[in-house]
Amino acid sequence: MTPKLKAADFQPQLRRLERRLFLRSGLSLGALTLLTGCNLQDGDTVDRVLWAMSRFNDRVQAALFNSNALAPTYAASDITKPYPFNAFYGEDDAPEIDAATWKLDISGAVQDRTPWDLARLRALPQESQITRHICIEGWSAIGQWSGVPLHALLKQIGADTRARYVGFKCADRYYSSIDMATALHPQTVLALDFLGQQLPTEFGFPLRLRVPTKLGFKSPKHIAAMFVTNDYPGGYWEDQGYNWFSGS
Ligand SMILES: Nc1nc2c(c(=O)[nH]1)N[C@H]1C(S)=C(S)[C@@H](COP(=O)(O)O)O[C@H]1N2
Ligand SMILES: [Mo]
Repeated sequence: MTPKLKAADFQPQLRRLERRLFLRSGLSLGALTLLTGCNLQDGDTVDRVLWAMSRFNDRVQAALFNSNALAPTYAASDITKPYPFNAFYGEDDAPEIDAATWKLDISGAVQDRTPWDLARLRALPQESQITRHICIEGWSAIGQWSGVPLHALLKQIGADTRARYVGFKCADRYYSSIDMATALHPQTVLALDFLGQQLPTEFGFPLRLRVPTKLGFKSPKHIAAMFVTNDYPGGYWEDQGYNWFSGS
């Protein structure tokens, strides 16, 4: 996060912000003040403005999101080897989960809250994709994930698809959420397999989301619970200032 600064210190940053805002949306800083409720003249920190702007961007980006546009797909020969691990902890600390007792908890605006075990998830139609995972930290990698298209599971449980968000909670205390349009996107998959084998521990066993239309931190691993809601659920990185929409 940006440390707290005196007005003079953040003038260049403010000018960059204004330029970006104008180029993207034709808005002035005055309009930003109206839209976000941050008044820079009153000494609001750049941090707070960037935060508000990110939430504002979420709304603009959601309106522009084309739910039919597909992320690029690749050939098997393009798959990155070895495939990189990432989490907010080291690889050795990835949670060990017992496949026999694991269940996906379901809650929120759905008709059927029965938890799902792995056998039942595997009995649903499966979809395979070779797509690029793009991490905000500056690397990307191509992998192959297969599993249940999220729209198919949402249909099975009678989810209210007019609700705004689908949220996920993970076994390692990670959490994230996506908008309903992205949840229903044909390439958004609850992956059970990586490279044609059950997900290895470090890559999200037993269930992870794969959202090739979004940055990597929007693809939670080791999912324990899923919920459908109108209340903004945020996320582990989102709540630390990363842009929530984060389209790739
Ligand atoms: N449960 C959980 N999911 C997570 C994370 C995490 O720390 N915990 N990190 C995210 C980030 S920032 C990235 S880039 C990808 C990394 O996935 P990979 O290990 O399969 O490359 O997982 C995402 N999902
Ligand atoms: Mo990431």
